[in-house]
Amino acid sequence: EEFRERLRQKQLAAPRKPAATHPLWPQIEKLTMEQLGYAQQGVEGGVWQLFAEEGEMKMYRRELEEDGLVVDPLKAVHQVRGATAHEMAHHFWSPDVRFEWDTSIEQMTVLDRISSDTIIFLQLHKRVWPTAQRDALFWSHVRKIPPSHPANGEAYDTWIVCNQSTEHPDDPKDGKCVRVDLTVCFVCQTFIDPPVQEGEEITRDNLLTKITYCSVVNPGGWAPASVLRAVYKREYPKFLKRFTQYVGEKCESQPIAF
Ligand code: 6CM
Repeated sequence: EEFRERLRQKQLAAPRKPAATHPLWPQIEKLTMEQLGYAQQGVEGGVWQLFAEEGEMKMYRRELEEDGLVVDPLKAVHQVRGATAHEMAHHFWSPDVRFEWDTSIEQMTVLDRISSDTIIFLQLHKRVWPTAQRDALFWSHVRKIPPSHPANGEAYDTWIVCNQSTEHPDDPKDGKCVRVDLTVCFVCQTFIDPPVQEGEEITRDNLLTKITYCSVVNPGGWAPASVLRAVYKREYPKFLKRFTQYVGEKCESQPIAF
């Protein structure tokens, strides 16, 4: 309780400094741009193995083990209509709506607000039998990437959310869980499709958003490979389907946020 109250006071008093002045900033900047490049690479070349497909959604993984632990990199692509990249990224990043779509979490605490676009989260995940419960402490950064060559056919805009494990002085470190190590990126691009005539209003029917989701999660401690792979195979498609449906429905009746 005391811990929570201290945290609350700290959050209330937290100055909204630009992230650029924070010691984590060089890492955030570097990883975000690296992850953007990584997400934009295709899945051709034979290293990626398709493991789930439904409509426009395709999920690939690369089987990889480190010190006997499954760390399979995952890459998913999807296309959805009716919501913008900004709307998708905002809902993926915002702590206010996380429980509406992420069914893998049991608890979520905002440990720190570094700036208006960067938050440090502590999340307790649901236990996967027969392994110990996992938690994750990570920074989460959202940004808009300006178009480099604004030309025909190029995306109207691009947004990225990047999540990366970190450390924090307010980490309660109660040792009840095994800490996972994660690198996640969620990249979206809006296309105006079908295109509109000059002067014509863009409606939600003209919005097509292409999504790429990449993750590498090290479970941090013992977990049988077969159990982990089975959970991922079931949970990742469930997550992306549920998330995109949720944002679509939530935005339907609202003005378009570019
Ligand atoms: O990317 C996702 N969610 C973000 C916001 O919560 C964030 C979280 C990443 C968590 C990475 C997985 C940790 C492993 C925990 C064990 C799995 C629990 C599944 C239990 C279900 C009964 O980047 C979406 C994450 C979707 C995970 C499947």
